[in-house]
Amino acid sequence: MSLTVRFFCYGVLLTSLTWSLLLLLYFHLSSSHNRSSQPISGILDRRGAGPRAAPANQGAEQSAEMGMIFNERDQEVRDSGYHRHAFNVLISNRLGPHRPIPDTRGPQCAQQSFSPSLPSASVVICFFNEAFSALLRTVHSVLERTPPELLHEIILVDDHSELDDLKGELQQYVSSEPRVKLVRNEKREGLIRGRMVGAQHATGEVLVFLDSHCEVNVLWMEPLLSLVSTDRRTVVCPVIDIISADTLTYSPSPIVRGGFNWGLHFRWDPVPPSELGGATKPIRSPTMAGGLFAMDRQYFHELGQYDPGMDIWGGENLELSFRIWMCGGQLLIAPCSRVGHIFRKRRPYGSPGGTDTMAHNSLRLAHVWMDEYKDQFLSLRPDLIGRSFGDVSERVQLRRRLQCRSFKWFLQNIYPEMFSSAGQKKNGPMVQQRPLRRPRILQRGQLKNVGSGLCLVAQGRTSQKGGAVVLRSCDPRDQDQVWALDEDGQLVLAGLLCLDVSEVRTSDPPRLMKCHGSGGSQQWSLKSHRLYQVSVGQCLSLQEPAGPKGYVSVAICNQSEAQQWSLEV
Ligand code: UD2
Ligand code: MN
Repeated sequence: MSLTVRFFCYGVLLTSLTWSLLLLLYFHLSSSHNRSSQPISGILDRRGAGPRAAPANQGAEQSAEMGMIFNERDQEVRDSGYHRHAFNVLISNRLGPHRPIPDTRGPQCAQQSFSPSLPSASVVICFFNEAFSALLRTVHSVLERTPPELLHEIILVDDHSELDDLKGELQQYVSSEPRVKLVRNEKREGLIRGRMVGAQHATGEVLVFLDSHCEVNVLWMEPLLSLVSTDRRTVVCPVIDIISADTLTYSPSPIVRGGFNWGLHFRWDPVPPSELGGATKPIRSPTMAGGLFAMDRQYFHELGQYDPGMDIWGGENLELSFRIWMCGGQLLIAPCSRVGHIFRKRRPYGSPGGTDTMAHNSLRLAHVWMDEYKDQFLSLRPDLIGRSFGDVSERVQLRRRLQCRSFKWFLQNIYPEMFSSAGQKKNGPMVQQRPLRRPRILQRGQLKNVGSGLCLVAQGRTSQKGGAVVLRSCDPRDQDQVWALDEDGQLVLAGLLCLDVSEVRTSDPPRLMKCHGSGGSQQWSLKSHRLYQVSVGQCLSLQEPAGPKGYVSVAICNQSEAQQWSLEV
């Protein structure tokens, strides 16, 4: 072969090799950054804790079996994790500090462009006894998904945590990462004074606050900084996506905005059509959920930071929201900025004195900001009338100094829904505001245990909430033996109730409960004849002989016939 021909052949070979590599890389990247194509459908959370999860399997790139228990050690990590942190720490630990999450932004968001000279941010994360793996994933997501020139620093404020790994290991981690600073409170201050400590140490132009169990999504920071830099009296929240406390699955939130009720509980409201300006346009929000927002640092100080008389948890979000609107600022939600947050079913910590800090903080905010409307709150909480709430004179002075408007103005102009919509006067838990999406049924039939040849049925009436399940001989004509497995992993008996397990007392037998539609305790996966309970990490198993706790239970998954089930007609 002549030299030229040989060079030509090598050339062709090299070029095609390069192309194949590039193509491979492209497919790899586009599959790992796969945008969740599912429609955003969600309902508003009843407790007002967060926009409620779209189906738990949505955007799931992580295996349903991530929480599988293999041994006692796993069980211990999972159970003590629920106890200490109120979420599945076994899965959190297994996910580690990095993981891909679905890009949950609307398709138009990709077309947004930003000024090349945005201000830089100090990200402030205050934590108390946080699960180390969740804290680390929060920090890493910020480091990895924020352009370096926009990230001035991350300030971690340890609110006097008691857990060992938050002392030694965290210290070690921080000394290896120059952009992360750690400040420790000498005593427990609560998240409100804790954030003020963080802000005191910050030197970036914009403060961005996050909870310690978040994961920021692609291009999360740019929309926030861009809006703050256009008008420094604009405070901006991202859309808070949902990370399931039981499965750690990341799923999109519907676009909703912040409101409140006369009990001074935060709640999510639908966006009124007049406020919807297009998929990328910011939405004005009467209030914020509290944990996640960006604010010009100087403006944070000018506006009076937070009320330092507020303790531990609660109420500061409404106080800041009222203050922003009433004193000349505005509060927006940037629909293209998405940050996931682990929404828990309970708060795993108390306050040092054991007092209800939410009531104390709400009293303070009502007396400073709500004028005659504080009576609306007090009439719902007569138990609080006459209760001391400390000295608020400095906050009253601040309001005077900033020449803020009246609460009536705020209601009339920023939150007119407070007067118009029905059911507004209700205190406490919210009623569902949108209908539940009906999940698609994947499989239907009798649930037969292969080992015994018997079928799983309700012990008493099929419609009895809280009822146990037992095994009886199969009767194909009996409609009360028909189970449906739907796309959310729910096992619904006779179209009525869902098979549910206790996430805290996993040794309790499964029961029939009202279907709640948010995965976790009602999420099952049927694979190779095993019925795996996603949040407990164990499999449905026949108890032989039937024990004091019933006929079936969940147990560490194995290959035995006691754990083999078939779902067929
Ligand atoms: C929501 C907010 C939260 C806060 C709260 C009302 C979101 C996503 N979260 O409750 O930020 O505004 O409403 O007060 O909007 N922490 C401390 N010291 C304490 C207690 C808590 O540092 O004494 C930390 C905690 O580790 C966490 C953050 O404060 O990082 C918020 O606490 P949370 O996650 O229990 O509050 P959450 O999300 O229920
Ligand atoms: Mn939180």
